[in-house]
Amino acid sequence: MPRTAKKETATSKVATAKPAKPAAKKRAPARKAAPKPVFKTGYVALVGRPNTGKSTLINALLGQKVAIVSDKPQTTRISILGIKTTDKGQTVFVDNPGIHKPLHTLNKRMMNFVYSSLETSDVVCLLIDATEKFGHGDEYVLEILHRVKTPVFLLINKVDVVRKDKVLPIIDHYKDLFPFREIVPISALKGINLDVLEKLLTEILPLAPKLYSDEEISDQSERFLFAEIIREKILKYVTEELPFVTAVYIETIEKKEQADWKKEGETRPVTLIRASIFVEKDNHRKIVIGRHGSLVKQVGIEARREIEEHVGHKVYLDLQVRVREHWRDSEDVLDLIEGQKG
Ligand SMILES: Nc1nc2c(ncn2[C@@H]2O[C@H](COP(=O)(O)OP(=O)(O)OP(=O)(O)O)[C@@H](O)[C@H]2O)c(=O)[nH]1
Ligand SMILES: [Mg+2]
Repeated sequence: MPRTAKKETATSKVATAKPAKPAAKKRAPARKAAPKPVFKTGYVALVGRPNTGKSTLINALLGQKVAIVSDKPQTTRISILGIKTTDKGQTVFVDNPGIHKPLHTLNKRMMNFVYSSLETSDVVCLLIDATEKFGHGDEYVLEILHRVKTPVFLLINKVDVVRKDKVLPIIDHYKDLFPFREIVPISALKGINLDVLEKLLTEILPLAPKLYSDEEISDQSERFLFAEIIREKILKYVTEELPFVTAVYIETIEKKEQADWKKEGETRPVTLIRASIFVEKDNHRKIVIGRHGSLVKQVGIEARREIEEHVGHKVYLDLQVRVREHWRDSEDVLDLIEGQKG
């Protein structure tokens, strides 16, 4: 039976004192050994249909942005780690592409990320969107999860925008379809129930030492992050097939010192980034450029500001929109884009 919430159980399985042997001679009373700290470490795969809020959730859990978010489906294309280290453990969240039936080589690769994350994780969190009706896409997801041996949590996301009485029927429906270990209604956007979720996850993770150093937050390179930031701004402004046919490749990143016109004789750091936006056809290119270059210009302004916040100094961003026919089926272009992750 799945539980919708569970009280925190005592973590006192370790460090129980051994029965004392009779003492040979009288000694000062032994000091009670301090309980050994319990350290839980493991991988938590975030999976679900596109747009269910996996990337929003990983950012909320980490308290900072590691993954881009958009209201268009299939935003995440490559799995990203979000590493959370506390004095109690290290939870490595894995943000995955949305589960869908793949048509292009790009989509097959996206699904391969999901499969390998399902295989290597200690816990799987299936996110569903509480505002969406159950459909074929959800059946497809459950079919895939039935092959998984690891415990699966059901996270009913976006409960901030549904009436409370709508959640119970969703729980009833899902618990008959799959033996979920836990069912937790959450809002990744508003942070509802995330503390409950984290407690439940920590309980189930194995006792193990850290896998990553305390400073590591993610496994992605700065270069990949910049490409993703640019893509996020494009996704904000394009519709229809454009989100699916757009990719960003960072050609060069150059960091240098520039004369500081505010302080005579001094220099300041600047980063120069040249990036290509790939689309599949010339009419896509025209849309992304926009009237008199207005769309790509706006994308450039917003992406540059966010990258500047990240690096902490001035950034010059040069964006070129290029046609790469059928790039979604070109292993070479896909290797190039994936290779940026480092
Ligand atoms: N109201 C509400 N919206 C949410 C919540 N979580 C995510 N969203 C919105 O849902 C949309 C999709 O969010 P993402 O985090 O990009 O979803 P995803 O599952 O990573 O999507 P893919 O990468 O395409 O698989 C965005 O518009 C988010 O703002 C939530 O808890 N409440
Ligand atoms: Mg995502």
